[in-house]
Amino acid sequence: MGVMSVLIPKEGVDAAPMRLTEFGLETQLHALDWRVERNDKLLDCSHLRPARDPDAGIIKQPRYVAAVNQVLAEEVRAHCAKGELSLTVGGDHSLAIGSISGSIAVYGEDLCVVWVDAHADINTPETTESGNLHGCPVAFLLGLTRGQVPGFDWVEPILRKERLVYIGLRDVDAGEKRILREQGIRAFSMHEVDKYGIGRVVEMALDHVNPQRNLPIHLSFDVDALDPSVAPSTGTPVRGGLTFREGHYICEAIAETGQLVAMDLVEVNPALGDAEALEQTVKVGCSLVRCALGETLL
Ligand code: HAR
Ligand code: MN
Ligand code: MN
Ligand code: MN
Repeated sequence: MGVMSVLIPKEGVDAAPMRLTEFGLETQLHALDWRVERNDKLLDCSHLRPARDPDAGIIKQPRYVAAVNQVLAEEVRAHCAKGELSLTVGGDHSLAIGSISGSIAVYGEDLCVVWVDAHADINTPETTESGNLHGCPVAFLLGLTRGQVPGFDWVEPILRKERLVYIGLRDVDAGEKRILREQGIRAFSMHEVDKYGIGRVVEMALDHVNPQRNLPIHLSFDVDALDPSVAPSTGTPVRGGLTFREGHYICEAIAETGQLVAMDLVEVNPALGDAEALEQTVKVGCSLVRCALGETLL
């Protein structure tokens, strides 16, 4: 078995990939019999930062984020094309524009995306109130932003909304709710997790995107989906999140399908919280990856 991990730093969250590595993520994966080929090409992205990158309307650093994602997309594509599982350790969630562009370039319209997050990250340049691209990746992938942001013309928006499902939502902007409704995108918020339990929610989520359990899955896991008591070192914590076990259950259930082809682990921010909070967050991040890669399968 081979796994490729692309490490992507971005301001604030830039120390996270190294922290996970220092904590032993690679060694832990070796222990699970994965051959790990680390790809450090984007560990330092500064050479990709354009000299001039004025805001595009409200959108911040459009060309820089676009350039990093374009390189990432090609790296993930090349690894997926070799049949390797691609793990991208972030970095913020804007990196999913690149990582999912890369996996979908190989797996095409069959690719299912399970997006685990407190947030829907589906803002368009019209709806975003922050101008932060980590709040927008899904809109790019679905083609809701076409041509509007400089630098992103290379994105082929071929993710089908029927192949996208959310778990863990609880902080969704008004404009995003409208998009989810208009597009008919299936989302399981914390309300559904409380109502049905995580087992039933994951079953329903997979039934929606992957009823026969025979399609490739890209798991995009934002640590802020977890409750801040479980993963405190993150930029936009929201109360009332997934418990430690609920987060791990999602990863285990996806491992069980045998269809995981790519995973993102994003929004760990070592700059936030004290040393203990950071260790806790890094530990849980490593543990989620191990579970998605089969640690708890017997
Ligand atoms: N919806 C808000 C925005 O667009 C907040 C996005 C929160 N950031 C994330 N993404 N961590 O999951 O800015
Ligand atoms: Mn996110
Ligand atoms: Mn989030
Ligand atoms: Mn963020």
